[in-house]
Amino acid sequence: MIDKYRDEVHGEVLQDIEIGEYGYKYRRLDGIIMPPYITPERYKLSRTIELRKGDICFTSYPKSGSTWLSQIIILLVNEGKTPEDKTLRNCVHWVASSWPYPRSREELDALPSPRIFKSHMPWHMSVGGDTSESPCKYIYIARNPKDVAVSYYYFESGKQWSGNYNGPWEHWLKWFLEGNVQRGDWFDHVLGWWKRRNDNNMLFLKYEDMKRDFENQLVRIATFLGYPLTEPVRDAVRDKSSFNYMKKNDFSNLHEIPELDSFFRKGQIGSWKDMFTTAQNEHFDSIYAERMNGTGLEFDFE
Ligand code: PPS
Repeated sequence: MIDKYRDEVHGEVLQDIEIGEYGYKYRRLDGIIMPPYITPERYKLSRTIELRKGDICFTSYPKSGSTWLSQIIILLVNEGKTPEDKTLRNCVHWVASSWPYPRSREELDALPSPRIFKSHMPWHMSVGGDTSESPCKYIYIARNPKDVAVSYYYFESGKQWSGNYNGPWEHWLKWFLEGNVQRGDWFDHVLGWWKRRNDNNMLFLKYEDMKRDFENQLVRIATFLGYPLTEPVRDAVRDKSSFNYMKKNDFSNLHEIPELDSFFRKGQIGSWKDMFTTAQNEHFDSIYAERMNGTGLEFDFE
């Protein structure tokens, strides 16, 4: 079992931790609100880590399907198998984070390729520095922001790392739209990566496409990464990355992190409908229309 998150241990420096409404806890890095376990020193390490050809970095705004994507990547690079005596979370390296699996530069340098890096950073704060000068490949996964907001609300409520945030849904939604939640403004985050979508070392995915059109999205991922998608590998990846498989299987269900016992919540498109009032939905839609106008990026909400 992984020790529970504690500021005294995992916050590393405590002076810059702020507490907002309803106890919401965070620190700012480069002006962006971050969880306390994303520490200044580790962030610096993540920016300066030397990436290699063959390394794979996957990134998302929180609650957008990045754990699902990481399972797919792990399976692809291991011919459809999950490594024995390991779990999903210790197969990926989250350099900016002190918890739950901290990594040192020495450890990372000693690891063989391909190394798989997780990140929830906006593009300008991404792991390894400027992605356009990096030898590795980046995959970004985005999800419709209504489902993200709901998933994130359940994830952050009552957690140590968010100061046991106990605000009501309407407060969370307001803060989400104002960019006051950890990792900042959803629109800036997603659009910052969207702008890079045509770079040679970049693949931009959408959660909803993965749900609706898994086989073709898997071909895109395998082709981009340069891993062969034989029929047995394709079948193994499809089966072992399904929501139900990941939720039950000890490799992927994050059972070693007690705080994440309800991580596999719904895994659906459209669960926002259980939370949004009509007025909240109309307000959200007007902001969404304004912020997304002219970007060419669209999402399915149901
Ligand atoms: S985190 O904590 O930010 O890294 O979360 P992240 O992994 O990015 O996103 C969590 C949401 O993804 C859902 N999920 C899945 N959906 C479909 N298929 C699979 N295999 C899968 N695995 C995880 C997870 O349930 C969270 O969404 P919600 O809506 O809360 O269920």
